[in-house]
Amino acid sequence: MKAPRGLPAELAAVDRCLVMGVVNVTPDSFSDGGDHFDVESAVAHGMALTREGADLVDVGGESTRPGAARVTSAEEARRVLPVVRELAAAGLVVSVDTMRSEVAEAALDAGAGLVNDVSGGAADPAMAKLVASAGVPYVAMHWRGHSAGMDALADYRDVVAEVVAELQQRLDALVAAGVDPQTVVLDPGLGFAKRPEHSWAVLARLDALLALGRPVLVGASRKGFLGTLLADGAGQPRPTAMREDATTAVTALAAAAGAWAVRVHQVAASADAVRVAARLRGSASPAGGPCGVPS
Ligand code: PMM
Repeated sequence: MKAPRGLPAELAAVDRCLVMGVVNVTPDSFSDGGDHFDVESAVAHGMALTREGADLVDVGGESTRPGAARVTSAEEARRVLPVVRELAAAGLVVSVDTMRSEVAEAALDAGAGLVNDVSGGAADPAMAKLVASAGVPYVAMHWRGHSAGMDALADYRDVVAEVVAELQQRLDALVAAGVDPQTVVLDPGLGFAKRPEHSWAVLARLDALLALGRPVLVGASRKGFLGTLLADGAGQPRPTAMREDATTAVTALAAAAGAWAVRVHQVAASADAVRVAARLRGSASPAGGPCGVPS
């Protein structure tokens, strides 16, 4: 099994796909914006996700839904830091979902153990240096530009080849800036500068991402490509709250394909699904690792 370097030992030893629970401290995220916008309810939500089986929680303070405007760094820090501090003090493994090195640095000081950067270091040139010196696991997602304009960037001739090549370029840039490649987790960025057919294409080829030699995180939870698939007879996308069963199906399939972790809003069903996938992988290939890059 392949886990990124720097992961707490209790998680590095887990022999299956991990479940990352989402704690969005935002008023405007696409599926749960405003649900946990004060510290108390965000902390309670993180604790509840952990009781449901989350292996780690991902705390974010800036919505990345298509078209979203940016918040200031100060506002982002104000939202996430108290939540990170309390959840880390309670013993949870906390990841901070941010594109800003100053927010990431403050969150690491507050007890976060991972950095999840949807821009893979492209939004803030100082991020690579921070991650290099901190030595923590770093999720680098495939990203082509900020949310306000990303739909216009969903232009591909061969989406799988281009996502793989662009992630390889990001990885090379991070390593050139001093980041230990063993700390890096890659993420295809489902729904980010991708139309539904693009998200399905990359999801169908996780093996091509895993061939880059790094663990892969998949964030499909409640996303628009699931809503489009499950549209009603009039072509109306399935509402976000009713995409949970499809999210669980993706969790099972991604885990069976060797994903290192899935990032989900509701944890319980995915926590079961990753165990089913691990059992299946163990039975299909007793000599191989149940999770990580193909053995
Ligand atoms: N998706 C969202 C936010 N952060 N991070 C990673 N690594 N991968 C993702 O796919 C991802 C992410 C958007 O979902 P949200 O607004 O519900 O958090």
